[in-house]
Amino acid sequence: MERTQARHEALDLDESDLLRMYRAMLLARRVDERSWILNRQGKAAFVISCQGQEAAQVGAAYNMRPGYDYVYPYYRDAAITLFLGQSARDQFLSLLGKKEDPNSGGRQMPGHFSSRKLNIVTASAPVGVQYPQAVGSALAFKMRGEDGVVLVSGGEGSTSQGDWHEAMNFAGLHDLPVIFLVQNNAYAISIPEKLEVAGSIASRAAGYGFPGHAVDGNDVLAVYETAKEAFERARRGEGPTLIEARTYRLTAHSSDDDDRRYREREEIEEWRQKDPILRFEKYLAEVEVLDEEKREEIDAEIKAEVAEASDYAESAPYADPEEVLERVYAEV
Ligand SMILES: Cc1ncc(C[n+]2csc(CCOP(=O)(O)OP(=O)(O)O)c2C)c(N)n1
Ligand SMILES: [Mg+2]
Repeated sequence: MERTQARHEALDLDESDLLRMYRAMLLARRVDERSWILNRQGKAAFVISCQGQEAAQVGAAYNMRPGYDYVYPYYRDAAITLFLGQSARDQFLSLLGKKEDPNSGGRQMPGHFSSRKLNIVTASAPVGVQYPQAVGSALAFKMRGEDGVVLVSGGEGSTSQGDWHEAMNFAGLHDLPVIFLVQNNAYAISIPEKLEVAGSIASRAAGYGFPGHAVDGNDVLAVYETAKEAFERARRGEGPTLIEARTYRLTAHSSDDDDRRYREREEIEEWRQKDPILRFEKYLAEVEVLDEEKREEIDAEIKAEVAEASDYAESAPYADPEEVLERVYAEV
């Protein structure tokens, strides 16, 4: 009997693509889980998580050409930056504020990802500032006649900032090659979506003259498909796209937040049933790309990589006090 075409085949993805996506999602999850342990052990001062948002991040980033396209990530985008080529070691060096931290040499809070080689541009801490900057990079691509694309990412709360609207307007006005990835995880710290977002985020794009799509952010293939169309459109010079990936933050806002004060445990449990990694594993089993033995093998490899990276970062030195002003001012 002829088999119907699998979803990934319709998207021109093969088994190795699926496993690359899966590994990136799982690595991000395991790094994140380890980060919380380091926090509880008193070794990491502050953790901000990507747990629950891995599909939205990897599905979008899978369309990027690392080191050519640009990304302006936000603090939860560990799965994007790991997928693009930052390592588990890089993440822990940053988490523990060590000298070798590639993001800032131990100066910035965790979650401020940066890599000149990978075109990952660091964000500053005020919510939403990445959007106008990203649009500026997209304008540069356009002015140079290059086909680079800029991915800029943030939470649904950030779409209430003026910066987001100014950036959306400018991108629409000049048909810029930029993709706005809004990871709608239902909360901005303790504030639920219905108290922070007027109307629908995806439909706002129409007001700025370009397409907006709402997509199941816990389905990596659905996000990939929507983002693929957006990247192709941008490369053809047809302008921006807004993607609202509907998802859920599985941890508290950060290690300094007590989420028992504003959301029910049952709600989190419901979303755990829709965990993007478990969902993808189910799909991979259905299309016979992953069986239990292979899943355990991949998980063991990733856990070993994470343990090694975490140990390495723990024993790595802090920056020398004399270097404190370096990489802060152009000249000391
Ligand atoms: C301009 C500004 N206001 C407030 C804050 C404090 N703050 C940090 S993260 C955050 C919530 C943002 O929510 P959202 O954009 O939905 O992202 P999420 O954390 O849910 O992924 C707030 C209010 C800030 N950093 N900058
Ligand atoms: Mg949010």
